[in-house]
Amino acid sequence: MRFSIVGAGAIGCLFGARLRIAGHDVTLVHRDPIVIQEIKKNGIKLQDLDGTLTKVSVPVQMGPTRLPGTEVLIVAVKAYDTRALATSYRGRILPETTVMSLQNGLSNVETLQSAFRNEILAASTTEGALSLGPGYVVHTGRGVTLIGGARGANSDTCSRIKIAFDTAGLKAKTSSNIHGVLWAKAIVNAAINPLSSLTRLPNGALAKNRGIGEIAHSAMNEGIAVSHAIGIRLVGDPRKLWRKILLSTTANKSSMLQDIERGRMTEIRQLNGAILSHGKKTGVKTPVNGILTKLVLGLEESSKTMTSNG
Ligand code: KPL
Repeated sequence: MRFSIVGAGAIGCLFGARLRIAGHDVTLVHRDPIVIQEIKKNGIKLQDLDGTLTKVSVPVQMGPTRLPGTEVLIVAVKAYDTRALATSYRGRILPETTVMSLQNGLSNVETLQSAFRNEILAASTTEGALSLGPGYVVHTGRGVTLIGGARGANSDTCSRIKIAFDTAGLKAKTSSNIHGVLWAKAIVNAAINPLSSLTRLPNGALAKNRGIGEIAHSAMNEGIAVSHAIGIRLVGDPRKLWRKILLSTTANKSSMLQDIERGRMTEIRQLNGAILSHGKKTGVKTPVNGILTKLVLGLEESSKTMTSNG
């Protein structure tokens, strides 16, 4: 299949490299010239679960750009960049291109749906991906990627992407309730990512810490209550998924902790912040998600200052 992946972060590089190795036509698109230069020069450096390092040559382009011939445009930018991406790619992609969000957080799908008339899919992954620098990714844990149509029905393209991912060693399944999948994953991320950022603990250590487990469960119970209040049918029990993900990605640092360590903005607003605002609208109390949001916003501020001071 012909994929273009916008966003050459850890997930974009992991999926790009694996799909390329499996023989698919992949173009990576990114907006940072340093990342582009590195991938042009050295390809994507993919460190496998067993430590093997492979350099995968993948065409890379500076975005935003026109992407003719793309069957599937995979959106792998941070959730806070989805709106800007939608604005800059409107009019740049052909009507027959399928747009698929492969992101954390809530409301990416709605943003893409309001910008494009194209078929919109969403995918939610529990693959562990750790960035060691521009174009350098470590596959820290195997997971599963669930793919589904934004409107519920699953097209032929959806099934073909599932097969492409499977044959690239990225286990995939289709779901006819992708919103239930995205909410379950967001509830889990809201109980992993801020806690790992605040404690600087990798995923495996979070699972072993009783106090953190208690906070995580309170955050998840709030998220579950909010999702029920807005009529979401969750796929799976987030509390079970939480443990399963932590145990299958023990060596991973959550994406939010990776952002904090680089002094970057985090997805806290699209995770705990989104649970908080849906809670306010529906009258469900979400004090733990509220506190986690405020703490990570403070942490963003201090880590920005610390990394910019060297
Ligand atoms: O989605 C992730 C993230 O870090 O954002 C998990 C699956 C929790 C892996 O760390």
